[in-house]
Amino acid sequence: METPKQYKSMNNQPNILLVLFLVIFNLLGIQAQSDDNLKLWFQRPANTWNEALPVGNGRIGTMVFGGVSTERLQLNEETIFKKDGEQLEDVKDGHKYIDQVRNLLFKGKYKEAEKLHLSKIMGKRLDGGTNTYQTLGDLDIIFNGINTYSDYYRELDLNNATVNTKFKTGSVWHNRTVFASTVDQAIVMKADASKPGNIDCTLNLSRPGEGELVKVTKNMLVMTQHLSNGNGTKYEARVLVTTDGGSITSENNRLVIKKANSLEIRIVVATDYFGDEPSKICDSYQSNIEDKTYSAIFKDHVEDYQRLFHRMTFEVPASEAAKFPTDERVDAQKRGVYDPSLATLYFHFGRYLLISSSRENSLPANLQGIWADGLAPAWNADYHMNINAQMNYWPSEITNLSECHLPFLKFIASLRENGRKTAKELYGARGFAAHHTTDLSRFTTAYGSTQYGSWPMGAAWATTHFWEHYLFTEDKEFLASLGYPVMKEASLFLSDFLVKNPKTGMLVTGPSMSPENVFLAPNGDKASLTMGPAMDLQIVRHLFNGTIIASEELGIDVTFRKKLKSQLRNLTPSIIGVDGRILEWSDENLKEALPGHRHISHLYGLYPSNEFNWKDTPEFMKSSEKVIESRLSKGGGHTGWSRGWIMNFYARLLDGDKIWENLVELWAHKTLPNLFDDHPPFQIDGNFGATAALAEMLLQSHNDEINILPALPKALPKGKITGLMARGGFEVDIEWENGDLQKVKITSRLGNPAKIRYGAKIIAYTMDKGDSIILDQNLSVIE
Ligand code: FUC
Repeated sequence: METPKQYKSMNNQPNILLVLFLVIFNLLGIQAQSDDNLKLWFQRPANTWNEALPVGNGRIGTMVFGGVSTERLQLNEETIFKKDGEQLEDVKDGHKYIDQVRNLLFKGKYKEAEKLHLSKIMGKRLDGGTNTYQTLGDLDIIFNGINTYSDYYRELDLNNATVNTKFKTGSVWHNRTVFASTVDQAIVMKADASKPGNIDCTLNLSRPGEGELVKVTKNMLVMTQHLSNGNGTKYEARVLVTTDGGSITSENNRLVIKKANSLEIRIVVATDYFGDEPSKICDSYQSNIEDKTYSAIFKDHVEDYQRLFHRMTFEVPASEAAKFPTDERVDAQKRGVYDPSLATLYFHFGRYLLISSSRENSLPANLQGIWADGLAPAWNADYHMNINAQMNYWPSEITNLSECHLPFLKFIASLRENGRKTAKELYGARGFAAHHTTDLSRFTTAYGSTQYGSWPMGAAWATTHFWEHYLFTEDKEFLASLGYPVMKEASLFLSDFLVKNPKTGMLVTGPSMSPENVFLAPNGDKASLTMGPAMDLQIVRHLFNGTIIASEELGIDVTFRKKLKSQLRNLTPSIIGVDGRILEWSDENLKEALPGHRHISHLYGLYPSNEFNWKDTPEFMKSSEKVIESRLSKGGGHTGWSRGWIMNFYARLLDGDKIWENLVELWAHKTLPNLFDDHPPFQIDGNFGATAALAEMLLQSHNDEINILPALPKALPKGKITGLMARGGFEVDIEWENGDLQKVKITSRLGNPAKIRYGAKIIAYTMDKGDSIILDQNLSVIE
């Protein structure tokens, strides 16, 4: 057991400050930390975006700064998209050169192959600017006359998805609450004070850059714009203001509130991304909430959010460190302070982020979820499909948020239209394909440089999510209507894309690459393009196996299924090299040119797939450990998402202490004060990847068994989690103490038999739909 280190305050002084702080806080009656550890809280306003707190309803969101004299709400709507360049198109007839490229690659002429591929198959980056997701703008609420303040406190309450700010100025307490309602499609803010007539402020709505038009009516600010001179999205944002008492007037396109007792702001936003006029959509949002009281909107919001959030609980005993504000807890990780309940807070925050950025009718969470500031967010806040977009959805099923997975699945299905053209033009193949990235224009083609853009497996990987969704839910209707058709088309592409390697006689993908990595060829060439990189082949196995079983379940496509089976038999396997590590490029002659690379793609078979597992392929598990150790020893894991992936690898390797070690690394070096993952800059995938890993640490279900506490770290000797999901439709609640299982409750949603493992013990139980059993550490039934 790791010795809990004594908590020191930020400057490493003894704990006198902590004691003083707690006494003062308790005297003030302010809760230093909620009992259930469900709050991110701070003692000062956010100075930077990375300290602000996110709220979101899946589609719209805001970062709340908690400013005293100016409250800044940095607003987002998920379809605000600048589109200066032309649409990325497939290179016409690129497929005519595919065989030549393949032959060059089989002959080891990598540079020549890349040159030909770049000039004849890959598209160019767009001229005339880059398409990008952007901020919607800012609502600044400038409070007049609040210059000094005391007793400041702000929090993001994960229990009801609100940001609350309080402070005192003179003898007056100010309270502000912000939330984003999915039910009412509005961002709502309420500001009040402990004494009447104390709300005096000016509201300013703006957007960085040029071209926005702001108008003011009696009690409303309206901002409109058609981005990129009519090429991007057209939007309308309305800020509706009401007060209790006081007056509302306008001045220079701003609203001025004087001497109000309280203020309420409702923000509705719409764009023409799906075809309708933004003003019409805003009209309907507005009329839906016009007669609704604040408390009714709040109540509906909380109910709707808690329906998802309350499906799980997760608690561990808190250490002293948990009594400190969140930013200090994160900072304390640099000094290795023991803070077990930061793991539960981080886990809950991950689920909160998924619920807030990915709801049934929204688009999927992009690289920043929905929260992006400015006009040029990193990587255009797009959808990178060579790890990032998929990682966003790793926690969705296991943490009981299956509905939040749907936006991603529907989006992938919608790529088929372009993806079919891409498959045909670039590869002469049927089915559909997409490459390393896409965005709101839903392009699927290969573009840019070989090192990132030449990977045709984006859709195939993303499509395995349909299969995983089915394994958890067994929703046959969804499988038949959308899941299988998409899986079939992605498999059809791969089936056509596979070719025989003349040297081995076995099938490989290609031309392709191992995401964003570079190898060193025997002739000294550094290149990326190759035939049959390990990750591709592992994706083929994952997808084909799923498609075959799905077609059997649905009783269709016998001939196609046979073809996939025979291709699987001839597919190049994962290979362990002479140094004991899995070969990233399936070829002993190709060496790592970047040995500490952040992508560890050749361990796809360890996670998210289950090709490597201790039961069937122990040698690959040992080899995987070597791969990770080697990468880490050479500087790997240096982005937040890479750390998150490594945590999942260690979960599958059943090494809880390594999960913890990497979690602490993630907190210490790749976590921002507001708990956002730091690539750098902020990128949400790391939050989701680590959340999934924390779940996999406590429950796994990929080997046809429900494995309880498979990778418990010594750092978490005692705890309780409820509502985790296992494949086959089982809901699992677990309690443990002294590192040992106390009891586990298993509820069957679908009536499947349950094979349950704890350590070396395995027991199978038959269960009817809706049955629950409670087992002790011997897996004997207690109830
Ligand atoms: C990937 C990574 C980068 C970054 C970018 C958005 O492909 O290689 O680190 O996360 O996507």
